[in-house]
Amino acid sequence: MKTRITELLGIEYPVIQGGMAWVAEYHLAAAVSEAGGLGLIGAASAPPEIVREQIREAKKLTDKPIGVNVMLLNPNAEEVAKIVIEEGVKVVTTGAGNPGKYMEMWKNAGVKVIPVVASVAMAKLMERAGADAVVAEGMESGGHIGEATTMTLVPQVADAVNIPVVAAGGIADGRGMAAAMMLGAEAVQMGTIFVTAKESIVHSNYKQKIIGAKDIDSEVTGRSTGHPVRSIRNKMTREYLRLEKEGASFEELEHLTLGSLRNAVMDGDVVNGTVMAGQIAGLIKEEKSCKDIIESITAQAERLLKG
Ligand code: TUI
Repeated sequence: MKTRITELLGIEYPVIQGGMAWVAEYHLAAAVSEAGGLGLIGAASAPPEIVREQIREAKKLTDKPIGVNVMLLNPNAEEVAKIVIEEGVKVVTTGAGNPGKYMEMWKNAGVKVIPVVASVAMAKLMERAGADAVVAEGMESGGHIGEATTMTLVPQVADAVNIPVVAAGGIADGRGMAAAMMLGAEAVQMGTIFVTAKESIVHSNYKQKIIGAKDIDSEVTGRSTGHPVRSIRNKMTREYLRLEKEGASFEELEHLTLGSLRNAVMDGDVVNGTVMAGQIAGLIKEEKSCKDIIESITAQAERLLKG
């Protein structure tokens, strides 16, 4: 399946792995890239030197291109932005903000820049700023989300920009991928299904929470703080939503989720932890290798798009 995205990135399949905090570390990124997609290291809020180490470790495992996701709410984002260049990373995606101030630096260094956007306005702004492509991410996604759904966002972004569009949010099989391509996307970015991949280092409790989830088992917390986050419903989300309803302060809410994603991913605390995952979790039934995931999804999508 050749598209402008496979050409741009020099990858075999138009599949990008989400840059998920704590989850997108070098084993997963290298496995996705080795399987012919684009693996990403999620810098999230990691100390910049850890990101450098992660890039180096990934390169030991694969000669194929890997990217880094720069999370723009991170106070260290600027340092991470520079490390990406120093380490010779060729592709950057960004999330949770406007990467405008790093664009010139990255473009001058020959880095391909693919911002994740949640609106048409942001997509247009990114194209004008020199982005090579955009990821249009719908609110079906796990983690930090916007307001528009993938079904409505992707075709509107595809009409608004000339650069290639990658669809994200709610995709975990060939039907979703084919649908995204029909909406005008030239690749998909998937997160939740890669959390459950064999090569993913997340705690088995976290994987089981996704595999056991039904269609309506996720919840969006944090709307009152301006940072809505989708995760699987548990004791933490119930408590968070109760506090939000009562008009709790930002500090109280922060306290509830401090370190909670790490605790879920690393220690398997899926009761008080934050189990970020998208609405498509209900479709995911088993743990598979990255190679199986990518090959089965793209093969199914190709069959559907041809038929
Ligand atoms: O970034 C994500 N997903 C994330 S980041 C993250 S870490 C986090 N944890 C707790 C609270 C907040 C963040 C977990 N999941 N996806 C990409 C994405 N970007 N979705 C939406 C956006 C976005 C939102 C606003 C992109 C640009 C934007 O622009 C606003 C502006 O004008 O700056």
